[in-house]
Amino acid sequence: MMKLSKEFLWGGAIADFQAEGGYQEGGRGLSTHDFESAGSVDHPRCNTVLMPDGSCATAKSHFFGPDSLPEGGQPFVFPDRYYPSHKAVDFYHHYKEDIALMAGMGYNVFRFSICWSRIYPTGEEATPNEAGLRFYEQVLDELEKYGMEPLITIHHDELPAALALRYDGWSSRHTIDCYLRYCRTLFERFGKRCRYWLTFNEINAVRGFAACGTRKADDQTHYNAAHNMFLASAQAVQLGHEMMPGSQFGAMYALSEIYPATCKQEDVFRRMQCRRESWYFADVMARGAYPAYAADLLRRRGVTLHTEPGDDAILKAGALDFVSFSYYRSCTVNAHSKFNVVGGDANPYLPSTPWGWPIDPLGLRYCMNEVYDRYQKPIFIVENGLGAIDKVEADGTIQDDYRIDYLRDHLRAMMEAILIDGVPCLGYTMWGPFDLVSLSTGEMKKRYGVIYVDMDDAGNGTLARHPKKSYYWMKEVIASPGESLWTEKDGH
Ligand code: BGP
Repeated sequence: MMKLSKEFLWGGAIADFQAEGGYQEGGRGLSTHDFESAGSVDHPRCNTVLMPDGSCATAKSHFFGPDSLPEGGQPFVFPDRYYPSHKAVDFYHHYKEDIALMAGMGYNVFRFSICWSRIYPTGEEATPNEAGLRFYEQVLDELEKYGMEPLITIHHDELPAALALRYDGWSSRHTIDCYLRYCRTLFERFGKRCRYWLTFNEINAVRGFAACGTRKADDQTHYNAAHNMFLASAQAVQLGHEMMPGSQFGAMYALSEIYPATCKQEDVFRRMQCRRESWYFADVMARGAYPAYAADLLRRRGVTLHTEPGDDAILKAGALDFVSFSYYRSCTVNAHSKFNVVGGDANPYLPSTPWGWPIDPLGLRYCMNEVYDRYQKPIFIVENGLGAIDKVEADGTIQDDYRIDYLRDHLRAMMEAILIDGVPCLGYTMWGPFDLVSLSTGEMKKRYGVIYVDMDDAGNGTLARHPKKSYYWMKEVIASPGESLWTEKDGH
């Protein structure tokens, strides 16, 4: 029966602001996500970036961000509002326990992001914050103890709040310099201990204040900020290759699959255009040049890109080594669909999660093939999983068979892409191996973990960790590796 090689990387992925907490500990500066009191996507109680007068700037989603933020002045937070990211699930104090539990499952890789404002509290200091570096060094120590490979996300949808407030974040080329200083510090300090790096998370899906530090989220601001992020990524890749021979760089894209709603030619054409909303980002970063259709994409939006002589050479010299992506769901589009890169219209053939995300394992196989066909570079699935409501039984167990079903079906699809279709895939890191705060809703009850964390939406709970049924199931899958997903009647 099908099995994967022993070198295949199995693991989990987290983002610092959804897991760490400790937002005022160890000399950490405020980060853009510290201003969000309840997640980032449209919802009556979500997407609240607080204004100095106590009102909340709400927007349709984190892709469109707040229209305005205080001019100048110091970052602020309101002490009487609940900010899930401030405490999160306290990985800051539980990392030893969390890493031991993940190692117990057989993980050999762990993807985590570094909080930039732990290393450079305002982004502009001449020297880094030693306590911040020390924290991540201790995380690396623990990973080494269990033979787990780190996969570090340098920028997971956030930056020091001071860079956002003073310079409008990624709108400014000054932020590129600050990012490169931060990268140099990480490479110097952790370079000998980390082979795999991601320069940016879901760069095709993020806009506005929390993720890009920009006051506005209109197309002109967004595509120019993205251009600066492309330049930053390319220079980080070059610097990393120089400082850490053998290091491998990727960036991460939200690539949930898109299908044409019908075989009508206009729907199929629209599907191509919608997919290019994401390819635009991956093409520049993985191929090192803007694609031909970029001119049309920008023209339709009325965007004038502010480029400088030498930019093209920078992009070309800093192409990525591998392409990684998150995959959660798929959607459909027709010729008239409104579309943002993670969601289109529903698909009548697919069931959905409690949060309305269509469940489509075959879409993962399709997506892996699509990405490899396009770039011919190894791929890495760095997020996938099911956000669901778990029930703790009277005996303390959590019987999350629905999560096992989701993971089994997606892992089988992944194996078919690798072993039948021939897609080279470095590894698979499921999202949120232990429960953490949802990015989009700020909730705890939207749980992804195979390890339960006792904490509710209001921040109450003991923070105790308990393996769920899926933890033991996953342990068998990894030990086999992958073979236990199949039975005789599957035929392979
Ligand atoms: C991706 C982000 C993650 C994560 C995940 C799940 O977009 O990179 O940070 O949160 O989605 O989304 P959510 O937490 O909204 O369920």
